Formats: sequence, structure tokens, C-alpha cells
Amino acid sequence: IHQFDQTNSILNTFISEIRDVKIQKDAMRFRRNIERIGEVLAYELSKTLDYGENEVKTPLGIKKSFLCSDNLVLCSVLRAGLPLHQGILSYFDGAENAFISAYRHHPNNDDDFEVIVKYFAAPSLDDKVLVLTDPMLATGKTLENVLDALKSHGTPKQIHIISVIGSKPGVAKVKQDFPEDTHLWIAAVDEELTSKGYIVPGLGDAGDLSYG
Ligand code: U5P
Repeated sequence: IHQFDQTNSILNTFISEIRDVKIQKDAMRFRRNIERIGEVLAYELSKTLDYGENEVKTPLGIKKSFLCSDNLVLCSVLRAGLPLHQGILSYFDGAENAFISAYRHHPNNDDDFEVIVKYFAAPSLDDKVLVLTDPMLATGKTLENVLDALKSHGTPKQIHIISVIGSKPGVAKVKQDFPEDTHLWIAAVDEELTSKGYIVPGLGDAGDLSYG
């Protein structure tokens, strides 16, 4: 787990703004802040990828450069995951993309819920670096379902998860469900979950704040 809210960086400003009840009302700023967090975490993640030596021809000569040799697939959950996806894609612009829909269904109208998957589109994952994104890692049930749905699409070389805010139980569940060498890149981890599966203090509902 790579967590970033305990170090001094501009990332803390973005995290603070998406949590703040006054600032988060501005949906455009909220989405852009999530994108910016995606950009920062994508940059951090990029330091762990494989690179190959290349040559770039400038108008005045030749310069050695190191370019990423991994093939990336970014997979996000509709709809809350879209701004985070966009932020990460703006750095890994050559990546393939996978989308999955998942929502919480409360069969008995109480706090219990199951996660329903209705839409799913993904390329082959064989030997690729899979980057799963979920802005809020609350109970971890969504990511468990996403991992399940992806199983029939091949075996990735490596799995990374990028998330904005997580809960301690959610992080523990990811550790249990995912292969041991999975990396989790997360801006902040909060202590608690409510009985309805909301992160406390968290920020509220990321999908509603982004898309009303
Ligand atoms: N979610 C929130 N805020 C929370 C908890 C969950 O918006 O405090 C939504 C997000 O859309 C997130 C999904 O992607 O639920 C993950 O929940 P879970 O499956 O990890 O419990």
C-alpha cells in the first residue's frame, strides 16, 4: 500500500478540497480535483513500471530516452470512477480501457446490499498491467466483483489499484481478495465505515458529488 496524505505535498490540498462540504458543492471543481489526484497517483505508479531504452530524434540530434514498455489496461467502475479514470488516462494516454457498471442493491430495503454488475467491456488482459480504479474503497465489495468479472478476460502481468479515499476495513479486504503482489495507490485511508458502508469522515457519495 502506497498512501500519500502523511507527506507534505500539493496532493493534500486536493484531498482537503474534495472533503470540504463548502468546496465540494462545486461539482466541476470536485471532478477536477479527483482528476488531479488521479494524475498524481498515476505519476507515482509510473515509477514502478518497466522501461526500455529508445532514441528520440530532435531537430538538432539524437537523444537516448526511456519509454514505458508495459501495456496498460485502465478499468473503472461507472459512474463514480469516471473523473479518476480521466485523470489517470491523461498520463497513460496509450492505455487500453475497460468499463464496468456496478451499483449497490438493497434487496430487503435495509443496510444489507449486494453489488450488481450490468455492463462490462474489456480487452484481453493477458500479460498486461491492469490498473483498477475506484474513487472510494469502502467495503471493498465493488473491487471484489470487478476482479471476478475480469477473470474471464485473461491473466494480467501485474495488478495496481488506484483509489482516492479508503477505509481500513476496505484496505484489509483488498489485501485478502487480490494477489499478493498487487499494489494499492491511495491518497488517504480513514478509520471507519458506517452501517450503510459509507467512509467516515470520507467525503460523502462520490458519484452524486461528481454527477448530481
Ligand atoms: N461510495 C461513496 N462514498 C462512500 C462509500 C462508497 O461514494 O463513502 C461509493 C463509490 O462510488 C465507490 C463505491 O466507488 O461506493 C465503493 O464501495 P464499496 O464497494 O467499496 O463498499
